Amino acid sequence: MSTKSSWSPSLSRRRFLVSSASLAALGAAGSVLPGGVTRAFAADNSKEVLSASHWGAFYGKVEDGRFVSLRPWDKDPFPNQAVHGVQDVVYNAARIKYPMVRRAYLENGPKAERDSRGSGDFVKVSWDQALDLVAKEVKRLQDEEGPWAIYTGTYGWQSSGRANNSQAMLKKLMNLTGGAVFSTGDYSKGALAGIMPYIMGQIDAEGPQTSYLSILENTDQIVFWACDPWKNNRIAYSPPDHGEHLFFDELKKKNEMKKLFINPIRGELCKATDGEWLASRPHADIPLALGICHALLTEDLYDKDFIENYTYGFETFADYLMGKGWDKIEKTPEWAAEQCEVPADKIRELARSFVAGRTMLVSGWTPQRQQHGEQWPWMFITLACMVGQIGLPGGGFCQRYHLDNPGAPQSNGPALGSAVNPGKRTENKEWPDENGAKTIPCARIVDMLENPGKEFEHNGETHIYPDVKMTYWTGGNPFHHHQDRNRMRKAWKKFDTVVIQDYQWTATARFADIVLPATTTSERNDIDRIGSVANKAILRMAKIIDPVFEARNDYDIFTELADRLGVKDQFTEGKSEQDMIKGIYEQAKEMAARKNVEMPDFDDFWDKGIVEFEVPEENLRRVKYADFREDPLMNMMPTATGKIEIYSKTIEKMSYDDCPPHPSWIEPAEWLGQKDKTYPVHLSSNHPDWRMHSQLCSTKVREIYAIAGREPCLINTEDAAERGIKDGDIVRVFNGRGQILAGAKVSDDIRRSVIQVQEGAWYDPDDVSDPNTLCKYGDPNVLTLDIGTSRLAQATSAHTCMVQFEKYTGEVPEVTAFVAPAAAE
Ligand SMILES: Nc1nc2c(c(=O)[nH]1)N[C@H]1C(S)=C(S)[C@@H](COP(=O)(O)OP(=O)(O)OC[C@H]3O[C@@H](n4cnc5c(=O)[nH]c(N)nc54)[C@H](O)[C@@H]3O)O[C@H]1N2
Ligand SMILES: Nc1nc2c(c(=O)[nH]1)N[C@H]1C(S)=C(S)[C@@H](COP(=O)(O)OP(=O)(O)OC[C@H]3O[C@@H](n4cnc5c(=O)[nH]c(N)nc54)[C@H](O)[C@@H]3O)O[C@H]1N2
Ligand SMILES: [Mo]
Repeated sequence: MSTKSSWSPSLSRRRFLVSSASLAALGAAGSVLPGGVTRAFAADNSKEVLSASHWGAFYGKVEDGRFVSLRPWDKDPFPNQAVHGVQDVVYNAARIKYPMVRRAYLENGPKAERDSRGSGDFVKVSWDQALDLVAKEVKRLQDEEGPWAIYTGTYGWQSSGRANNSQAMLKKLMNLTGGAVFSTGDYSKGALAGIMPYIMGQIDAEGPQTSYLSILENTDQIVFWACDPWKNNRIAYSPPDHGEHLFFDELKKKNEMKKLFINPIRGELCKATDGEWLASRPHADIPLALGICHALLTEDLYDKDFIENYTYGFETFADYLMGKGWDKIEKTPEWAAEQCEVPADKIRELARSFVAGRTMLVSGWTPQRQQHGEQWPWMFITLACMVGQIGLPGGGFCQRYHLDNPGAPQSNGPALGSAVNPGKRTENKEWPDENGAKTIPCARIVDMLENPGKEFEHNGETHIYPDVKMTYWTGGNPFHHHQDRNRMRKAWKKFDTVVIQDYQWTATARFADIVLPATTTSERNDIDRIGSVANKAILRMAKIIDPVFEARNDYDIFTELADRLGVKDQFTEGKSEQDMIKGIYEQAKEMAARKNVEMPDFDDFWDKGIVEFEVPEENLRRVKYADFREDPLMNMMPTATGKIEIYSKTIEKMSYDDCPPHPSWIEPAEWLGQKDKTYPVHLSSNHPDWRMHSQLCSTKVREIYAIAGREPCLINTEDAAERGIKDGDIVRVFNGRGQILAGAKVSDDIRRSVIQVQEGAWYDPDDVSDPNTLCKYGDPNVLTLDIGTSRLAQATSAHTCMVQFEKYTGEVPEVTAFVAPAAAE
């Protein structure tokens, strides 16, 4: 392999020595609060209770039965300040206090005046009344129609806690009563998860990755491509350990390691590590990577041994690079430069630098949340194959450093199961194929509502969209997470009945018929672990206070419904919430014992509140795919050829023109390179700094980031000046699908012709009777495009979106999203 590098000839193989103190810190925990889970302060009748959330572990302070404040867990190395919202959310003005039913629905039943959804005309009812209505509708549809009439896609991030998984509970209840249409895949990495089984026979972007120590000791260049591990590791599904900051601190010190960030936005990690910011054009990562591959090929820099021994189908891809492929275009750096607006010489320099030393290529997930998103993971891995360092210490690629801190060393602790198994559908009723699919790809919900009985393609198969009449959603917020809000609002009217179970008056709750108030994690007990990968500790998520207002635990709500539907015993299996928590713990304890790790008895654990684990030496320097590298025959990839497939015969057989059988560039429906300049600005609606999606948007945490009372819109300084926009102004962002207001945040940290409005901003329609009404707060999904990535994965294309924006000079409407509808006070 040649290493002709004009960029940095000094790069050579090196071993960086990492001090044993920092090495220990990457894995270990500090001291424990004396007194275990609860500490009482007799003097002021207050106590502190250890609990946890998506934002981290914390001590909740209780005074006279009220949760008054919290402070982050003292062993959190980098607490997320948003955690304070966990207290605020319990009592704030957006809290759902009582069961509520839309007035027209209460008076005239299912289907009544569906146009009035979202207008806030609710009536307070008793729990019995609300639950009777839900049970009656489930029965009606199961008896008169069939399970295909109920959609419980119920996608969403709900809360941390292993026992109170309300989505698993809902599925179990549905399965026990005849079934329902469920959803498959996710919005997160749906395109990646669709394509990876064909490339590597596995999802890859899951679980532990090459360890940080391996990077610190071996890597010459780390490339963060569409990846922001600083922002995105702030939260996690199980409470985050935030250990990544110990890694970042080491990265800052490593001047000899090059850090490159390919991103339209300069993020915190780029600034903190003094990294190079390559502000390439968004939605043009594939051309950029193709240009690099072309340079590696034509300059004879690529690793032929790796390509020959570990991959399949490179020749066809090489032909494609050279202009002999399906599109007859040669992917020269000059061609790439036109697409991605990175100069051709820079593209060549990147190619040379990638092979000049040990390079770790790190990708986030936005480029696969774009039309043809399946192509990105394939392109990225193909590039890594040409660089040839997969399976070597500190080299290769990673598609997950931004979530679950997965370069942290794993402890010797056991895995933690979950309490509720949804089980299988009881066959009360036949489900003929013509009545539609039993599952649909989650991001195809609006297509399903618009096209009952129509065929759709997915991953090589053809299915039929079912004719759904009801939806029941818990632990998710589709009126934030789904694209093209105005189109969705229209399609939503297809439902006869919408049931929402949540603790907040989200837009989804406002567009429901029956609203059931759930408890927050602060009002119930649960169990989880700290760090999905690090697995630092198993923690009691202690109930801090009793349920407020009339909120009930999800488990109690479903138990009541199961009773009304005649399946209570099957649903509960005789278990209380505490039995479920204990069951999860006992199972973990058994697993630990098999690894000779001792854990206290359940009662001791419950009393102390936490069990911490140690990091075994052998977990410190994990190298992903080292086995495959060492012996590709003994440790084959679980693909058709046993190798990494750069060409897939299985995908070839699908004959999808939107998903070719090798990584390819297909021009998307909307992007900065398009000829039509009606909407000349790319909208990036990536994940929020200070929320987890829409969660905590209603809280005082908003004060950290809101501008002019709205969601911030990050705008390049020159783009703002051209439009006469100043920092703090209100802007109107619009396209042919809708319009939103947002608060201008003018900055040099975003490239020209790109704006960013982060996902999860609550939808706040000005006038629900207007199909193109203004969103007063700034939900970017009013503007995004709702099409599948391709027929293969049918995932979301949220990041394929062009808009225009201007200074807003109209009358400024009041934001009303964060207070409950009047009748619900
Ligand atoms: N434009 C754009 N859109 C996107 C994305 C993007 O990048 N751009 N990203 C997508 C991605 S990756 C994702 S994962 C989705 C996320 O979409 P969601 O997961 O739907 O978003 P959340 O805000 O986490 O919604 C969780 C809901 O569950 C409720 N909840 C929390 N705990 C409980 C509980 O214990 N019980 C009950 N009953 N309810 C509870 C919360 O109040 C909240 O309303 O968004 C997607 N949408
Ligand atoms: N704080 C916080 N962290 C989160 C979440 C959250 O809601 N809040 N959600 C979690 C979830 S569910 C998921 S799925 C993951 C999502 O993980 P990702 O999809 O990786 O996260 P994003 O923040 O959407 O985008 C990552 C980076 O991509 C950049 N980017 C956007 N478009 C492009 C492009 O076209 N090309 C290039 N090169 N870069 C681009 C953005 O500027 C951003 O820095 O995050 C998780 N982490
Ligand atoms: Mo996600």
